[in-house]
Amino acid sequence: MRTRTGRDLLHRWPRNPIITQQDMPYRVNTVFNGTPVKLDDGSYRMVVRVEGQQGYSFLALARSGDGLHFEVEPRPCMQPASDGPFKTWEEYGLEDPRMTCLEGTYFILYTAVSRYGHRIALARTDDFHAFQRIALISEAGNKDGVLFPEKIGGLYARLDRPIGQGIGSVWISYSPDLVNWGRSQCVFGPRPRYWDSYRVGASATPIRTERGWLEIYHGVRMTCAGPIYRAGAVILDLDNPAKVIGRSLPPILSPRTDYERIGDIGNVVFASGAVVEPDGEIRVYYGAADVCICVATARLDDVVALCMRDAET
Ligand code: BMA
Repeated sequence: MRTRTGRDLLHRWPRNPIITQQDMPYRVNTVFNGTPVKLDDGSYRMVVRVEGQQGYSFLALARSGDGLHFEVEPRPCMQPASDGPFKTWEEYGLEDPRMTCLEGTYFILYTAVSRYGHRIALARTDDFHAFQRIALISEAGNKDGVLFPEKIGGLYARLDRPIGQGIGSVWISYSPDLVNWGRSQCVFGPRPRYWDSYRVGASATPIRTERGWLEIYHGVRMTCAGPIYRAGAVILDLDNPAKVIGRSLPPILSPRTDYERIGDIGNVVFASGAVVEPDGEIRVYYGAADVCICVATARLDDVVALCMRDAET
């Protein structure tokens, strides 16, 4: 499915976008920022962010046999909680899910939005029918949580994006039980002068490679016309992922097409998950202009090589 469009390392699928508002089985404003997994039977599931016509977001499940053609379930899979301990924190919606298969369970970290700000929340599903909330796992002011697919040093690990002193950097935290988190430290931040000079945030579930954990992240540059969201890549040490081994100097995907340039928020490619295929292709799923879901691919080795090349310059 490789097609060269533009000059980015990632190649867009020529039939992008793969899910739009018109593919939804009910009326919505937009559908974007979907997080995919590939199951053992070779089929795909993607939890997507849907912005309803009321204006707040919720989550829906899409299914696919090939990772390119998706069908969205007739009803949302997670709506803002109407009672219980999550109600206060989801009053303004559920945003930007990231899914990780860990010890046979699918865990979803999502952003719970309330009048008090953003918090990271954790939910799980075993069968993609029932979705159970587990806990709110950050205080307000944090988002972009992604869970590592295995324990590191005997502990669960996650990346997230607190904002301190107005600076949005990627941090790591550890947990013995997925609910209580600590040992937090900063992993990498924005780079002055670069395309990711304003903010960075974790995007995809980290992928184990021989060189380290590959993390696809989003980087933002602020301009006088507003922000530009691009995708980048970084390699983290396998045993100590707080240590950056390599980081791409250029982005691996930038907004160039009409569907990335024009939308509710223009000039946005917002990666939110990736699948590595048996032939070594990485498929990166991303929201475009906050209105639709797209996919772009590369050789996994090429993405890793870019990070390592730039580590050596
Ligand atoms: C981020 C998140 C994403 C969104 C992106 C671009 O802060 O809110 O959901 O896609 O901005 O607008």
